[in-house]
Amino acid sequence: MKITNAKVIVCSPGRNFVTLKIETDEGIYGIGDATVNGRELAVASYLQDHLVPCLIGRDASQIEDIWQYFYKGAYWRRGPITMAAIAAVDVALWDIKAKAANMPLYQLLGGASRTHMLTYTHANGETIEETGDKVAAFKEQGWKAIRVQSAVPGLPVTYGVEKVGSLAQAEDKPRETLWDTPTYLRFLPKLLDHLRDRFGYELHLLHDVHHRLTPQEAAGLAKEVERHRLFWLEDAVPAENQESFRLIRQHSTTPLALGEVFNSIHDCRQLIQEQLIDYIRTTPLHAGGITHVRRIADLAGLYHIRTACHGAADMSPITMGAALHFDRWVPNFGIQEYAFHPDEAKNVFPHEWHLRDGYLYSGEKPGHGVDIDEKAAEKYPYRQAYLDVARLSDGTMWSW
Ligand code: GCO
Ligand code: MG
Repeated sequence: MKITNAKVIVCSPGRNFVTLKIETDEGIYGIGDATVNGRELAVASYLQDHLVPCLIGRDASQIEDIWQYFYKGAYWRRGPITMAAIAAVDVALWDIKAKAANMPLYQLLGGASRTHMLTYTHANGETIEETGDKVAAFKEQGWKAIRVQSAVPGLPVTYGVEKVGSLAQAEDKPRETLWDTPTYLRFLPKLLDHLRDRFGYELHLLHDVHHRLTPQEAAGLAKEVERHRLFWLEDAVPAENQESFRLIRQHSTTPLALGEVFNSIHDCRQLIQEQLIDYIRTTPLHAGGITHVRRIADLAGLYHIRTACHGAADMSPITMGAALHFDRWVPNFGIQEYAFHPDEAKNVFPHEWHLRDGYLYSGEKPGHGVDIDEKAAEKYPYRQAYLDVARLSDGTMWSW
């Protein structure tokens, strides 16, 4: 089966998405997501200008060789742009292979290890009470696991709380936000105290620090919130320096999650092999497709670490489809994140996966079960957009 055409589609149904559609001489096509929030056009160009010309005429069934060709064959390898572009090719090719086999993608990976996936969503409030009310509403809808973020009093904007949340801002420059670690560290335990008093301990609560602390601060926080028995504390420290997690680990048993920004197994090898984390958050988008995340998951499995694919709304419904087929198979599955796509995105990307009672279901259609309506996509042209940046009150740049 020969690849006859590959096109890059950039659209903005509620937010920007980059999609690769690969067509073959047998009439079967597959689609993959290449979205890197705030850097969309860089991946579009990487695909269009550098990968697509090498794809035409290739045998679509050679997923592994094509992956290696684009990974090893690039002298300048790794990095979010390269790996997202390779991921889009990889996911589109798995989609084609599964459609050609007339099987849902999880069957090609080794078949189902489970019927449905435990999933968490986000409760974000301006006040502790409002966050609690949102948790109550999700609980009522059947959710078993909820990530809780609340505005930190004294900071004008808090990550994850605004309506647009982590969505990139449609502006010509990144918005600058203010961060203050001591204020945050005094506040967070109060939020968790309130939620445990109100909901007890059965409900899984998660919290995302979003890379803001030093290892020493994170160790103190992880120790202090042990009493709240979190499902996890996420991205406590920026993880370029993987060994910094040793300090947190030595001081606390709070489960740790990490890895949504990682794009290769080498970004998490030490964290996994030293058992410094409990959940690995790499997705089939930012970490090089199904072909690469399954390698990460297999390594993680050796060390009792479970998967937890990043599921923010800034990855298209295609990534959610691919992730759910991966989740359906992966033996060491932990949890899946889901943050609700804008309605316009659901129309552009018709999909078979669905939510019921706090669980996601992959669907049974051949392929990954997600399609793109190119006519609908045309109605939503790309808009320039950035993620926020953060500074301390004296102007120092901080991790956002
Ligand atoms: C999460 C993430 C996101 C990111 C976003 C950046 O845990 O879901 O931290 O909210 O901020 O994906 O583009
Ligand atoms: Mg996160």
